[in-house]
Amino acid sequence: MLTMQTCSSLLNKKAIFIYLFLSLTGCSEKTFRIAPPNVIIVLADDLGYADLSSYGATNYRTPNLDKLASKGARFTNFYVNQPVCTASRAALLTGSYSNRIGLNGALGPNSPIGIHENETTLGELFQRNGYRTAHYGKWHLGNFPQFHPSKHGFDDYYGIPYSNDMWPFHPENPEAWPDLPLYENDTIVGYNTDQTRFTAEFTERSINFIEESVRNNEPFFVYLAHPMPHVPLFISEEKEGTSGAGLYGDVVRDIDWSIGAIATKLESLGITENTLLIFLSDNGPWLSYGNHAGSALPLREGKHTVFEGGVRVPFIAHWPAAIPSGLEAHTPAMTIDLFPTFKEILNDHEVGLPIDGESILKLLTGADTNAVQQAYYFYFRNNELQAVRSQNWKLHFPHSYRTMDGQAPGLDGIPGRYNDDVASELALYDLSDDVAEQFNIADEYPEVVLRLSELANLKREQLGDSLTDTMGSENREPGRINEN
Ligand SMILES: [Ca+2]
Repeated sequence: MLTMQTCSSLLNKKAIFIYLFLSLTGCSEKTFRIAPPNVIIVLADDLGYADLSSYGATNYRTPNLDKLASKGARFTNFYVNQPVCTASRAALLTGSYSNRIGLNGALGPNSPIGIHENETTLGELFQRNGYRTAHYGKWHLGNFPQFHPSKHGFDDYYGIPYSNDMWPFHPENPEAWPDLPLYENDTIVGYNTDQTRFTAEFTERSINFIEESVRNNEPFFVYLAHPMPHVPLFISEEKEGTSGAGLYGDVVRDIDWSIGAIATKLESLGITENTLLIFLSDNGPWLSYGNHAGSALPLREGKHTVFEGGVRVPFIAHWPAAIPSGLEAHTPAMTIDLFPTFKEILNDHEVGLPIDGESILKLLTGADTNAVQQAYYFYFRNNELQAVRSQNWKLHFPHSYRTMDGQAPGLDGIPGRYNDDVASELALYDLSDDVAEQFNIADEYPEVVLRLSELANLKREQLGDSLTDTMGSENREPGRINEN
């Protein structure tokens, strides 16, 4: 499938050209051509940066994910835009900071908003390029019919419309939640269904879809968004105890099994070489759940904060036709960059609404290690620009956050109580030396504070910032149910 060509080669329509800089000094640029791959994105929910053995977990193993990482690319500075479900998924699927498209936080069952019909999702991008598309698992971009996956680019859907704890068995406020529906496309096929089967069922659906696509000789895009290991945790009886590290370990092992089952199927179908299989998490661990939460250590904090533990996630990409085995990428990148990366891979030049991502194809293939974006911006809560990262620097603007430091931990599915409203001052951290964000060196590097503050001001002009009462000029509205 892979043919080396010289610079002078001309592209044919559906090929991608990846420029290999073989020498830093000469003009020995060469290209190689690869047919657009099948694409599978497996997204875990609330899985921490340190929850895979290839990312630091020591109390259990994740052999299938580790193998994928060792034979593909392992990113160590990969970010989600926001440390919470809906916002994170909105950015992954559209290439926009979620506040650009009017989505923040985690939408509840009765939320009147969802993804706007004018936005383009990955599903729609792949569909318009001739792919069959499917989404299995957790959607969370709106619960009313106009927001469903079938209306936003997915030919097949089976899953839950929002989080698996938004149901009448919630440990704190069960009365707040209606029965949790399970959808097959636009039809509800059950309520409060057996969550011990979720990981297996969504994996089986994915595998069936892959087989069907191969039978039909059609390229495919599968977006498999496991609701686990978001609480409440569930594991099937036959897999209970397999990690030797309690229920949380078992549940992560089950996700590792899912990756293994998919990789094995790709192998047996003979399509491993040109299938891009990506694994990542939507945000960091939900630390108030104690032994039912993951870990991001040594990163600071977790979900619902913009410290590294909330927004830095494992990111593994396996694509033998284009990604060299064992690639380690330490350059910052973010979920918003995936949409333009796929556009480049697909040679898709359709112009849509403005988005924030940039293609990271060269990072992904090891052709270059330079950052594609000057900075990444971390918004949270109601459009608060809380932090910005550029190169090795991260600047936090004064904001409040919550922590479990000094609090009694949660236990067995019952959460502990956060200390809410802790003040974070203006703080500069050098992540190359202080990945745990412990030493505020803002006073020592005023020029860096100034540079990052100026970058932040440019983003505030675009997307606003409620911490500084700045209105953005480019924010778009979400979809609303009363529009139609
Ligand atoms: Ca999540």
